[in-house]
Amino acid sequence: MNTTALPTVGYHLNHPRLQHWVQEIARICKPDKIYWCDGSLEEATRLTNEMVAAGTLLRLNPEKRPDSFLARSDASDVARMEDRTFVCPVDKEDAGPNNNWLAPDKARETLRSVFAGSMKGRTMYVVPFSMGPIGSPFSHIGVELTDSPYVVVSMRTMTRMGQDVITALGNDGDFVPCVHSAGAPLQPGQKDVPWPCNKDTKYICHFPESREIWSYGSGYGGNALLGKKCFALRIASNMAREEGWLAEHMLILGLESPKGEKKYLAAAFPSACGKTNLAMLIPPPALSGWKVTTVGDDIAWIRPGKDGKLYAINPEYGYFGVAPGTSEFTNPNAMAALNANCIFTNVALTPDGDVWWEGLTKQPPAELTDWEGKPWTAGCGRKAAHPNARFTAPARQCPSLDPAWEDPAGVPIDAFIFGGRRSTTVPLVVEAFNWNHGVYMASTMGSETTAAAMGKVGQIRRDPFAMLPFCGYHMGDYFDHWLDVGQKAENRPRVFCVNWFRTNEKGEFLWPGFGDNMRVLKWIFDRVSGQIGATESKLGWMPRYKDLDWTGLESVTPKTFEKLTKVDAEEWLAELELHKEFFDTLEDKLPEELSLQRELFKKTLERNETQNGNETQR
Ligand code: TSX
Ligand code: MN
Repeated sequence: MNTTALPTVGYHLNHPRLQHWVQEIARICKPDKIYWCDGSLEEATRLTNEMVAAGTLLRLNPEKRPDSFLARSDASDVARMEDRTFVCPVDKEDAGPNNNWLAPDKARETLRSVFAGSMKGRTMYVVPFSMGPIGSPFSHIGVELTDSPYVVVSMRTMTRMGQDVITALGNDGDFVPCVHSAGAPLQPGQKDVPWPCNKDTKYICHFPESREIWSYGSGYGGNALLGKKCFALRIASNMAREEGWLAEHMLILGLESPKGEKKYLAAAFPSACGKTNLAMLIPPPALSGWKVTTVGDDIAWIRPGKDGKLYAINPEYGYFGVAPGTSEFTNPNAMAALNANCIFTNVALTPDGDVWWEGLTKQPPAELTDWEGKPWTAGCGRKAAHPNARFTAPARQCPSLDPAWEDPAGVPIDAFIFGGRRSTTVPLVVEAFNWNHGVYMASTMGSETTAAAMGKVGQIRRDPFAMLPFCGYHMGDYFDHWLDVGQKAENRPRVFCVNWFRTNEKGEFLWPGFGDNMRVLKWIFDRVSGQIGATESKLGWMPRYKDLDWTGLESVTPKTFEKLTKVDAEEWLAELELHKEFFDTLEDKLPEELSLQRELFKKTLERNETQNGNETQR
């Protein structure tokens, strides 16, 4: 052990607080070396070369996938660990029932002991990063200390990383300290493994009051790339609540009409709803002239502007997307973004050194190497890629990237969309009557479970605002904050709910989805511009058949449309009981406004009147 080892740093450093903190963490973790990242291509090339030599990365065929790599994680380290994720405010109340809580003193004690010597035999990398364009008033800086070079190169793709961030920090700029260790120290002479992690002990801890993140034992995704879920959602949601803005689990897309009018939408969906696909949607040929552009696919930081509108940035710099299911059919823009400069984790390898995953092609290749490095043949009964296999791709490689995606002032949001995966009950699209009604809808959204791993198939899991695993404080306080932000914003966005996943009696999807979702987005665009009618249902404003553009689509008949938009009072009364069940878990922190919204909704449903009454040209 040698904590006095001179740090390697190739640029001028004069930030005493940062330098002291780095030394303090080094004293605890005892790395062999400290290396300050500059974010350059040369640095990334050196690190990937070292990882190829060490067996952590495999270089893909440069002719098919230049400067791209495959990483295979430890088989036990393949996803975010929600039961090992903790939020540690002084008061347990502040974490809420939606978070695991540890008392900060207890958590610190535990972390001190697990991090003690955890980087022995390794290099501690100092990774300065900015969430958001450097210098934007929306942006925040973090510094991640990690003993994983895989994390370093992934952070370089996912965030603005390196020397420019140090420059932006100046002598005493604020940063969120993030400490990460795989928890696999090396004894002298001990041979390393391709994917170090700690099989027994994992902690992903957040301190909302001191704004710190400590992650131990996992090298995977959201557990280790601390800018994303840990910082941009859990810590940022706390900052946002204090400062009057929103840190949301939302994609941001631009919509351009054939006349060249532009609107921006932000949309929240739980997992397995195709968020990245929607963010990069290509409209069907019949609606050519309409254009969808991508600002972000996962996270939105949203602030009220002086004009009373809400403005949003994507704090990220790349996409960390689920690979399985991504294809030329589901997302051609993502496929184009994956052509070079990518890291693939836990996908399958083809004999010619390219990648493959379930859903990429209709027919799988005859032979592959699976995500665990084992030989795989078509029809062997096993999946070739892990279901949570990921790609890490630079945002700049996405063909649909919005020209304003790095605008430091953000883009003005005209509508929020909340989605879920529901085979019944929830219609294709509905517009909330007003802001508070929209907050009610978002607070009660949910998805039916699809994978057996997530519990019983077909059960509804509430995932309010798609934020349940990511809100860094009490969900009841979060709802209150949303009500508040909307009341204060004079030109607040309109609120819509969508569901692409309603099925018929045979279990077949009623809606073609994907590019045809443009028809729903167009209706939303027209609603926001005040250019199209709707009918008032008990749920909210809904399109009539004639309100959607059906050119070039035969499969959805007026009869199918009726099934897609039917609001069944009996189903909804049962649904309201489930809303109550969820609200009850929030106890005294549920805003009264939301229980009033529920009661009003219930009364409306119990009234016996025809569903589609008042038409409007509003
Ligand atoms: O991403 C999806 N979207 C949003 C696209 C912009 N998916 C995939 C979800 C898993 C991540 C969808 N799946 C969508 C959708 O709108 N809709 C469906 C259901 C569906 C699946 C397949 C077909 C139609 C609907 N049709 C064919 O496979 C030909
Ligand atoms: Mn996400």
